[in-house]
Amino acid sequence: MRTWEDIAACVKAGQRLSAEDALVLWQEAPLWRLSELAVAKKRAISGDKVFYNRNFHLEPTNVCVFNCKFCSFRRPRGSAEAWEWSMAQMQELCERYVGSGVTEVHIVGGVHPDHSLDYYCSLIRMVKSVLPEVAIKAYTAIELSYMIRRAGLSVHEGLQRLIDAGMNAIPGGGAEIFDEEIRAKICPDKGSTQEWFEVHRAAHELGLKTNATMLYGHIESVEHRIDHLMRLRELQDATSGFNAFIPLKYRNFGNPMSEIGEVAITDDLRTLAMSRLILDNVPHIKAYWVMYGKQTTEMALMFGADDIDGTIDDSTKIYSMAGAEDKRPKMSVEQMCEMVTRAGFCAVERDTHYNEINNIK
Ligand code: V47
Repeated sequence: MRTWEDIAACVKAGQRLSAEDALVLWQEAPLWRLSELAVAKKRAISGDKVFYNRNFHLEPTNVCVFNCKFCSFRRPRGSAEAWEWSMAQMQELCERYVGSGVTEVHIVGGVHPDHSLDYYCSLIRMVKSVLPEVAIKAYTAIELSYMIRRAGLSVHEGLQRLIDAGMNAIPGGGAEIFDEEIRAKICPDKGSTQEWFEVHRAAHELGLKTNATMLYGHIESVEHRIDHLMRLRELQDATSGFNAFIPLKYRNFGNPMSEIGEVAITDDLRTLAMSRLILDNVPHIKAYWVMYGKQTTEMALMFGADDIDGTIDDSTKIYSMAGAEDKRPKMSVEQMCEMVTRAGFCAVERDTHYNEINNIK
């Protein structure tokens, strides 16, 4: 077996990590060395830039047909804490952003039992009618698979309808952990790993860019994380359709897995760095500030992340309900630029497709 020093030297020379070598590096290399390697990889792709965007989320409902054990967001229908926004309410919300400079709306929610594919297309059309300039990054692969199957269409046909309605990209959610045994324990009734890949592959074939996530820090092992990253790398080799990878730290407040606790910040940083090193074909690694909190996000930039997500404007509840520090997550452009500058990088506004937006102030 090779030592971590040998493996680090190979990574530095541009060699691709095997699963075996990744495990040695992950478990044995000192954290500072992973920082050095991951930042070098990040700098080869995005130089000193760290990206942010101006965005908000639409979460139409927290009613969900699935019952994932890590989820703090879902409520049963009829519960006092369940919500189902009407189209008029969501339109009013979008109208608040007219002229605000927002470039992306991220739509994600529970998999509602009654919403049809037509409903999801109408929601996209409504957003586009109010905010014609924004890109719509909408619906996780699990929501998509469910709504498309319910409509009796093939994945390609269903996605094409949504694209025709104005969908521009797909977020990375619903990936959780791909290992089938762990998935069966943390989200037994949820759409499968195979379904997640089927949707992303089809999206890439239709020219749609997508993101990918990994929910880590619960009952999975490092081997499971490596397996997850390897499966993503394989699809990316075939399609080049992933824009960004987002490791999502399991937050333990208010869900049926709460007794598990949360992993240490060193685990977060190691996971970020190893994601950057294993996913040598994915251009962007996102440190989602809403989930990590602002302080860990600042550190994340020293471990290979080149994106912090966006302004959010207090529009998402998934993470505040799961115990994240910011109960009303919101950052101004100035705050994001200050965070990136403090970490020694250069803040650059981007759109959904990572085109740079030059704001001459
Ligand atoms: O799939 C749910 C995760 C995801 C918890 O693509 C939890 O740009 C931790 O995918 N602890 C949805 N994580 C959010 C998501 C996302 C977020 C930001 C940006 C993008 C993007 C995508 O949230 C779910 C699940 O993995 N999640 N509950 C929890 N307790």
